[in-house]
Amino acid sequence: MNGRLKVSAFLAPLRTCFTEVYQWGYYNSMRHAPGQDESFLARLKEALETRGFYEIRTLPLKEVRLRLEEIPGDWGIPPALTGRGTLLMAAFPYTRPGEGSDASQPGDPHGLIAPFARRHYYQEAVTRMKGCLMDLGRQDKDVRLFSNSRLPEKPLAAAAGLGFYGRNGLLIVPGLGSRFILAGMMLPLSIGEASHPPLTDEPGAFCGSCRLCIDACPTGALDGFGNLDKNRCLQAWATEDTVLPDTLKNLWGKRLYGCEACQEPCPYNNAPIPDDPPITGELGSSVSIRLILEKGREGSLKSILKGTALGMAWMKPEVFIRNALLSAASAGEKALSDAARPYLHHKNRTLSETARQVMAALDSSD
Ligand code: B12
Ligand code: SF4
Ligand code: SF4
Repeated sequence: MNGRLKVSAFLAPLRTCFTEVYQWGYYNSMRHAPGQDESFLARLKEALETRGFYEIRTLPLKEVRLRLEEIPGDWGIPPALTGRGTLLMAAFPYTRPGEGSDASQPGDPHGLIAPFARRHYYQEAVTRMKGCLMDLGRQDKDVRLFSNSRLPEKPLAAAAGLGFYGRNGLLIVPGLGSRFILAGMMLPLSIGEASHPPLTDEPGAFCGSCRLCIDACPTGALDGFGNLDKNRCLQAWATEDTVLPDTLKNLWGKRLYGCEACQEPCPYNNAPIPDDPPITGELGSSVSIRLILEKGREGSLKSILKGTALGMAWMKPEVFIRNALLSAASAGEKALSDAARPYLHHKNRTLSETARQVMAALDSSD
């Protein structure tokens, strides 16, 4: 157990990932008596449920710290968790009933977008949270809202009793599964006790003898104890400006962004999918590879990605183009050679080298 390592040790791995902190608020002095705060929270939870959040848990920050200290692992407690107040963690589902996955047309193969990135769920969750607060007459400057932030959101949600760690390393909410994004709030409210206890302190404790996710991971990135080897995970490579090692390149498939292989077979994901109104930042389940390669050459990729979860603030356009080239190789469509060829001479080595490999693969395909 080591919950007290330096904060920098915790933040280091997060610098490379897509991080969005939407609102850093100020804690005003506690304005309500505890009983009033409990009743405000009850109304807030109800409003969040009405706006599509599936499960919501709350606990006092001082208890968050105690619970996090019990969690194994080399990580520090972020300073944001050292104040007073209440943590609220919520699960926002990201699947749609009956949604297809590949809109390829003959001669126009598409690269696949994983469901969590098809719309801007992170932004949508935070916007809905703000809306709930405003409906209840609370200014969001009193509150810190976050989703995909620098905070350790999975451990926080597990500590709040929202779900448990599956063997795939993801948080699973009973009745919903793992296909949701996490969003949270830190509120200047004082509550007596946590809404729920943690479900378990052992990753995979509710998986029984199942190992489907481990077997389904194409690269063997999961160790069976809830840990993921980032050097093998395709999603981890999807944002890195580098040439993929041959072993991973050959397993890339038609992915353009995101990998769901370790969630698809999970029995917890057979639960009915809640329906929901439209979400901002629609990108779709797949995007034309040719379109990306052409827009990339013109330097206008942002025009198709603006406002989506892949808005490029945290990922270089070259990386997205590299993913499209890899996807082209898997699609095996010779007609894409014309769109890929100009990248042979690109000044970015990731692109020129990947284009060389992809052209070789396309030339040898029938
Ligand atoms: C970096 C990151 C990644 C990296 C690395 C992920 C990893 N597992 O290490 C990559 C790019 C690979 C990745 C991939 C994905 N990610 Co991601 N990712 C993040 C991010 C930004 C930070 C994660 C992190 O490093 N946390 C800090 C460490 C300390 O926490 P931890 O990973 O849980 O590890 C600790 C625990 O395991 C703890 N521990 C050990 N035993 C126990 C026992 C208990 C009881 C507890 C509580 C903890 C615990 O010890 C570890 C620390 O040493 C978070 C958002 C966030 N801010 O949290 C999203 C997040 C984890 N990702 C998310 C998603 C959706 C994905 C993908 C599904 C996307 C996709 N389809 O491609 C994949 C899933 C891959 C997988 N099987 O995990 C969601 C997860 C939702 C969920 N249901 O759990 C998050 C929370 C984003 C969000 N706001 O919704 N991700
Ligand atoms: S996201 Fe894909 S590559 Fe990464 S652990 Fe899951 S199945 Fe494996
Ligand atoms: S697929 Fe099986 S082992 Fe993996 S998280 Fe789901 S229940 Fe657990």
